[in-house]
Amino acid sequence: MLQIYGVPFSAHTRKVIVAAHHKRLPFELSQLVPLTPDLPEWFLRASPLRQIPVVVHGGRTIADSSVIALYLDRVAPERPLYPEAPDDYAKALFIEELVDGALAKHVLHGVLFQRVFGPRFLGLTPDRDLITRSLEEHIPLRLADLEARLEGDWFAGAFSYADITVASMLLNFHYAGEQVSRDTHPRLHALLRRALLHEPFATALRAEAPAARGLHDLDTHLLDELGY
Ligand SMILES: N[C@@H](CCC(=O)N[C@@H](CS)C(=O)NCC(=O)O)C(=O)O
Repeated sequence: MLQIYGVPFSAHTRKVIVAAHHKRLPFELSQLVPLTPDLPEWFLRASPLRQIPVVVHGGRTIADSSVIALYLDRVAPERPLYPEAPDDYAKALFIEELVDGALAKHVLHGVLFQRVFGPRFLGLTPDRDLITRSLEEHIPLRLADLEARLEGDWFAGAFSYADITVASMLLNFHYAGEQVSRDTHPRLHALLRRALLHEPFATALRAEAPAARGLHDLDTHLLDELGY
């Protein structure tokens, strides 16, 4: 059984939860909030950056949502997360890199942490300049790039981990009180809805929605719109 440590409304934990549903792997989610002070020793050894998710599977402890997905495709190759064709494989990996390596810090730290998690869990005052720079400079550049790279229904041929990564991050952008506009980003707007209604996401979101709403400070309009 796959053990996933994290929280369901974390963009990176959700990637792994959706991946497990996509692969139809049974899993158990154990709540682990990275901002709490007394994190267990085994977690800090596995995840020196103190980030979720971490999984435990077959006696192995593995951190990082990308590493976990590549590992899962090796140990459970049916219903792969990454495309087989070399071009699509490279495309999927690069989209994931654009999101996790560039967009993520502006959405998660620049906006969501400032508005919700910092004040809520650490009693911090939001850094308004950082929020403004994230929303006006950094995020628009990255969204424009993703918009230009989406040519069909999915980023790399069929539904893949690239789509899971993009949709998971954009859902958290909405949780932060923002939205991907249909006027400026019509393809991403449609992709987000297509992905979130796709079965592996739907299963994950039916379980996540009560927890997300229970936090009160998250903007859950997109979940409402999609009927979760
Ligand atoms: N590259 C990592 C990033 C994970 C990540 O940023 N996790 C966030 C939650 S979505 C986290 O643990 N943040 C707490 C922190 O950075 O202190 C992955 O893909 O798993």
